[in-house]
Amino acid sequence: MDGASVMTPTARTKTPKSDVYNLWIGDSHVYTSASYSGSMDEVAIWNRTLSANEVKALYYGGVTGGSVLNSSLLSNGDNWTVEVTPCDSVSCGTPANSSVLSIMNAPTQGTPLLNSTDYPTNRTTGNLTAWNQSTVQVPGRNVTNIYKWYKNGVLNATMPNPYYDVGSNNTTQGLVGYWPFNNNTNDFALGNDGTQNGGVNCSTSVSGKIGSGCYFDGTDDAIGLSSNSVFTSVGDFSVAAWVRP
Ligand SMILES: [Ca+2]
Ligand SMILES: [Ca+2]
Repeated sequence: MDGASVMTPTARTKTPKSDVYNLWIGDSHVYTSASYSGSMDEVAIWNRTLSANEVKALYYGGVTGGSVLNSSLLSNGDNWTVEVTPCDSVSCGTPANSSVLSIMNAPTQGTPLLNSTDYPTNRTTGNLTAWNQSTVQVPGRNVTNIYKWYKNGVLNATMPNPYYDVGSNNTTQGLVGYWPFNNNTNDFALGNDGTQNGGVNCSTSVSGKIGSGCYFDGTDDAIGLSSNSVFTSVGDFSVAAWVRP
């Protein structure tokens, strides 16, 4: 029912009863007062047992009206196409495929703005402020903006940057862990997310240096990381963090 198995009936063989029609839709040969009350649509019969996946596909193929796919089937990074076949009661035309539609798997943004607090003269007495624009997050995944500052084209100030330092941009610089601690303990580098122990507080109420941070009570608070070769088999290494005891 609704695309999912709810029971497994035993197989039965029925011989069509002799009548004006061999089969009725919406009524019974056998039972009186068994007329179906309600609407019905898309009746079909196969001469074999459909698989569970075929039943499920038929359910989702109709539940939102055929030309609409229900969003519950979408996952981040999916590539979807649709094949359309025009049919009438006599014959079908040739199927044709749409182009590929990719489901969002990374945040997007517009062009950021850069201002001086000494606008419009921009003297050295002003700070510079970056304003991200129109950022759209992947549902359920918070965005941390990574800022890199260039003076005359040369990098002057930065944050750990998974896009460049891990290799999304194929410029691997050896970053194997980055926990921004912005209301969670997720690892933005390689996905080695931390587990909060002892009541460590990583909520937005804990002031950090960039966004929020985590507060450790000095008794039993800790963030656990599962054993991983990226932490245990390194030779030279570097660690960076903002700390305020
Ligand atoms: Ca504690
Ligand atoms: Ca933070």
